[in-house]
Amino acid sequence: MTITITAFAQSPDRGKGLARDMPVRWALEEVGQPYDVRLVSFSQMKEPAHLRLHPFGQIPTYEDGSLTLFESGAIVLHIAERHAGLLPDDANARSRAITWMFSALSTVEPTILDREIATLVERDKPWYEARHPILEARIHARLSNLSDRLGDADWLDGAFSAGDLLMVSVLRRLKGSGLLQNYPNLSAYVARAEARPAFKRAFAAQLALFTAAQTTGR
Ligand code: GTB
Repeated sequence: MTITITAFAQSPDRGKGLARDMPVRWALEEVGQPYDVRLVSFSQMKEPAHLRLHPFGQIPTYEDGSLTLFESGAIVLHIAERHAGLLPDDANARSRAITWMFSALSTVEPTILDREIATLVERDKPWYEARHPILEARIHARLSNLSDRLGDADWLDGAFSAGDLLMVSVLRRLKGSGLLQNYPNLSAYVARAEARPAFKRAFAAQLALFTAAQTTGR
């Protein structure tokens, strides 16, 4: 049974690999699992057939035989637990890697999303100019601590893990903001992860679908 994930039929990130199917693709590539992709439009995501897979009408979803999952973090954890390569064997090291997964999604990412959402929907509001530096300061606080912890190591805790995969996925959302440039070790960390063959395969796959959609006007 081939794994099937869902992704945007026309990704609003224009092929930059910032949508959340990207960490799932990347995890599957890291562990060498083939997968199919079912593309869904914004309207299809809200239809009953997709809502049965994802209660919030979003992508990504993951189907493998009788198992259906949603939430990119849970999907990456599922993949990492069932296949070698994304979590250490040692029980304590494994728990620490999972801690970094949670940290990426629940401690670092919210600060980045708050700024992104404010930039998208509050730019014309009277409070935007005052709020923007506050949102950026919250990101800097997280990046500064993360940068201190990473130091000159390649990865957050020993070998590359699902914790790094999710942390880098989160940090990539800062591309174009200029905020990551203040932390050379974090910029190098992201570049190191993006140089991994599995990342490149996942990135190329999502870009090819975006490019095809542009060409065919699908
Ligand atoms: N917590 C869930 C998870 O991690 O899986 C969040 C899933 C989610 O946010 N999905 C988004 C979605 O389906 C796509 S990835 N949105 C449609 C909807 O809610 O109706 C988020 C995303 C969207 C666009 C960009 N971009 O343009 O750069 C980046 C990320």
